[in-house]
Amino acid sequence: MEKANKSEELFSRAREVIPGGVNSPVRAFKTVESNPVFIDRGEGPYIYDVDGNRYIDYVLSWGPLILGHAHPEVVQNLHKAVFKGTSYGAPTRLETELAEIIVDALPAVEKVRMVNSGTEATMSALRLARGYTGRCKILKMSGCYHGHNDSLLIEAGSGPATLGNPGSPGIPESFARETIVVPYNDFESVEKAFAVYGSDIAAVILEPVAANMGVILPEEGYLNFLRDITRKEGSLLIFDEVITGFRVAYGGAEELYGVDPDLTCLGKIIGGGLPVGAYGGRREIMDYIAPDGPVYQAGTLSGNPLAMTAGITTLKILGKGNFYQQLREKTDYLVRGMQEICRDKGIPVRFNSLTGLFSQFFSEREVRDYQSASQTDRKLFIKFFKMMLEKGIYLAPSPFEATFISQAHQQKDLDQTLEIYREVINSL
Ligand code: KE4
Repeated sequence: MEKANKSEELFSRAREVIPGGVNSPVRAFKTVESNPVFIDRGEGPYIYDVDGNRYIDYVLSWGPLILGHAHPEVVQNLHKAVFKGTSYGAPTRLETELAEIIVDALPAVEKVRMVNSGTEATMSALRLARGYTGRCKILKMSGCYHGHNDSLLIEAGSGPATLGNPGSPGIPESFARETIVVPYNDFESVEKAFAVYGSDIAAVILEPVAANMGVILPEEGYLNFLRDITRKEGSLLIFDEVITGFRVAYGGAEELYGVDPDLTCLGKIIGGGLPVGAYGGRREIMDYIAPDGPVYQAGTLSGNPLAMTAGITTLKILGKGNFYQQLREKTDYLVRGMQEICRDKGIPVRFNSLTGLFSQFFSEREVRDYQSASQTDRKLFIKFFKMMLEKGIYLAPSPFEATFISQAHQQKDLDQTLEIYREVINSL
């Protein structure tokens, strides 16, 4: 990085009026003992900070920008849409169009409700599950992150894990008591939880591919096991596909693993970079939502025309040709290259990867849950992160996040990344 004085200036100004100087904690770079760079613009796979430094971006706004920054078609369609106004608080054709694309892509989703964030999506899905089943308890997996609603900010991944406070003050004990937490990929603990609380568990919610303790794949049969036990016990199975939806496959993890949840939460990619979340599922469950059903959920800007336009444009591009095969090839190329470099240097590292996302763990052991993810060498990660940033590679400032790839990343970007990666690994 040439210089960072404008970022430094903006950061101290921001800290005067915004908690921590950021509008989402992980952006503060706290855990990597650095100050954040302030971004001026993005273009394709690149972001440019206010000091004019260019980075190859592997955060991509934490997943939404699967097409890269400022995709021409998204920009063009937004430009046209904005002249018609920005929000009406009334139904539009656009909302139905995006809902139809989602319903068409996800066989387990017959109806879908738009909201404005992943947090709203999971919060609403939980309330629906509790209302539909008449039960109170929720079962979640430690290390999964589902946004910051009270019932789920317990042993959560992503920011809470990064900052080392897997819960948060402000969540009443009475709320926390309704959430049962078990390790990811652990079959027995789920069986035990149902043995004790079965008839009171409204839902099991998980990331079908975890991406908030780093990327962790479900073990063989794990998702099917959860599908079977929830069906047997009369609980709902909720897949939080806010990250994996339209990323690991056009139909998300549920398509990839062939498991149909009762409810699916979406976000990020379906908004094409604008604020959109959604939750959907079987008709008889979704019809329980107001105004037709008794479970209330609402939102002033839900389904707003600009966000719908960006989402529709994005998903239409994803649905064409061999988009996911190309994304898979790019991901595999980068991961294989990194593995080779670490092997040459003799650095113990593990990679978990799928189409469009991966994580590397400075660890000798397989990483299959939050406990093993937490063992990875954090000091080494911080050194690695700082050197990569210095050399123009923008990674998530936490070992508990995923590395994302977009359609905009070209061969030259991947090769440049590997060149820099080799320099950094060789100097660790
Ligand atoms: P939002 O409320 O941040 O839109 O979505 C919450 C959420 C729900 N479910 C999953 C699987 C998620 O990953 C997220 C949010 N992801 C984090 C990063 N892993 C957002 C980054 C941030 O908190 O700033």
